[in-house]
Amino acid sequence: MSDPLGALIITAAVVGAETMREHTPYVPYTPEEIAEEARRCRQAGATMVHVHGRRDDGSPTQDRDTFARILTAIRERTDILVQFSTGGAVGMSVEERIEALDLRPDMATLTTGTVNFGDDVFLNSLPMIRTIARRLRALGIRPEIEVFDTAMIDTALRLCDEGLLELPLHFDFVLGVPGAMGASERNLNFLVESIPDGSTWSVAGVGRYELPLAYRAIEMGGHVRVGLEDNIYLKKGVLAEGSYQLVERVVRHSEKFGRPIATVDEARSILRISPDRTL
Ligand code: KMH
Ligand code: ZN
Repeated sequence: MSDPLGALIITAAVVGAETMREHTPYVPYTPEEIAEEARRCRQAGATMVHVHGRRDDGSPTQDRDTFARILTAIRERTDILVQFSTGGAVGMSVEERIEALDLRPDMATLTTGTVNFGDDVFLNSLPMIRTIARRLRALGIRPEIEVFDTAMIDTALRLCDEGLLELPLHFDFVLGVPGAMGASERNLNFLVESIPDGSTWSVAGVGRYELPLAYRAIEMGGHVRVGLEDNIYLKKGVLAEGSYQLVERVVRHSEKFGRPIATVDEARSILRISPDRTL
């Protein structure tokens, strides 16, 4: 009998742009390290990997060649779906953020608004958002709308009116970034109530909120993003030895709750990713 909430999609955010070796020795930097971590996460139950690029010294980059090496290394190892970040790191130009998209990942992120990001500003003006949305549309890449604050839902819907995005959308609620929307269950409930019927959604809780919000999303019928981009701890004072350990935690909770883990084909169908999105 199929579960009424449907299969759970776990996205592993294995690298990010901000988590450094000074924070945890387990964050991958090179394409091979990122791909190995993607393989471990897939083995643990993740169906998608959210990718940022790093130089060998760990500094963030959206360089096309780096992303090509990452994509190839992942595809050599595993069938996991690959989602490119178009957010990159604060301060990057929009051109830099989207230069790798012609590699045609399965999915790519689209943040639909500007937000404080710690002491920095993650800048996404309407013209910048339109530029990214137009590129995704031209390449036929399914967007994941990154929502750090409520207005980003409204802006995504505005872009639907403008013909740059299409309903139904897939949203990812990123909660707990200092300066953005807090990681409370109340905020999650509000955001879920605020998206159009027929949308799909996931939650990415930052820091110690990652696993509690993931568990809540499992029970609500949403999907989940975990990984060292958002949180480096397995529990208080204990570093996760890789994003895969956080994926394992989510899988365990989902099994306890009785919700099945999505296969790659199920994830493609739930997220409406066309099946021919390959390199
Ligand atoms: N690194 C953040 C400034 C995304 O991947 O699309 C932006 C970010 C969002 O991580
Ligand atoms: Zn990211």
